[in-house]
Amino acid sequence: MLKKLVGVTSALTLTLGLAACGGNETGGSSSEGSSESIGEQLDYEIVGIDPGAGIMKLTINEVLPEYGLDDWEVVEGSGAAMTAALKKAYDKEEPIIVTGWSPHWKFASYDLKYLEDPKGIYGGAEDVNTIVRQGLKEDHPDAYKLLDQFNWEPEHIEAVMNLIQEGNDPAEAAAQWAGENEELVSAWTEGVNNVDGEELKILYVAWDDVIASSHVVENVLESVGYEVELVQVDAGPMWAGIADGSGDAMVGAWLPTTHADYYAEYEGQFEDLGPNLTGTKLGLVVPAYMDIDSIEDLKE
Ligand code: PBE
Repeated sequence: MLKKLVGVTSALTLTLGLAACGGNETGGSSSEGSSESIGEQLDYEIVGIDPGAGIMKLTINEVLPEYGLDDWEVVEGSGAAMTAALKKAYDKEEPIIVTGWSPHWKFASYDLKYLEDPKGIYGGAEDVNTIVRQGLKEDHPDAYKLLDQFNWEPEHIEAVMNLIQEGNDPAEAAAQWAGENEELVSAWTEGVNNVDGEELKILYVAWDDVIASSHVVENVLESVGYEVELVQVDAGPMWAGIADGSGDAMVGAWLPTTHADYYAEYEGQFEDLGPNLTGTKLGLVVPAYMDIDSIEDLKE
């Protein structure tokens, strides 16, 4: 859209024989209308997140080599640094490519698109599973039952993410959402007995979707009497912590593709309670105003 406007402006400018200053009024970046390739404009950098994330390993180890993008690199950071970089570029209508995923609030805040992945390396829609330590069922049967019954839809987790994005503390957002969704929450606590302050440790990574889901589960477990400690860790330690029993549960296991290597590494040392959410997506995400549509376009 923006490119088209610039094109029209330039054409008019030429027709009228005026000095070539068209394009400024679009507020576009200095690269607008230049002949630089997208790689040159971006210094061949994709804005990534934390190195333990599955999307980072997929992008670096599979997507770049298989699409022949040897010149490109994925810059390590965090989920928060990625969304900050996205906001900064978006506000100036500058080009940017990020490692992105759904559900995520960024799609409600900005007009974005996934680059097509004709080789299908990022995989199709995945599930997000709840994984607990071995022995949880015997030690905390009611927590186990609640965690097993925890299941929601993308629109629910998106609502919590949006509340957090609007400035609410994650615990407040979780409490507000749980208060407004009593029917769904009561399906998770059905047949669950109240307990008296039994302690539980939930491990999570600071990915926006997992921040939201972990705080909601904390809130609901506390409503039946558990004392929950949410421990923020990196992805590797999250899986290792459930496997070695130092953590009781996690609700952010993306499967079968994103966390395939962690799953295989620790298989047999955890219990998989199955999906709490289905229909996720991973990929390279760009603002809709960018003039590329496919990962293959990065080769030019
Ligand atoms: N994510 C969000 C994670 C899983 C949840 C897609 C950033 C990952 O890539 O491992």
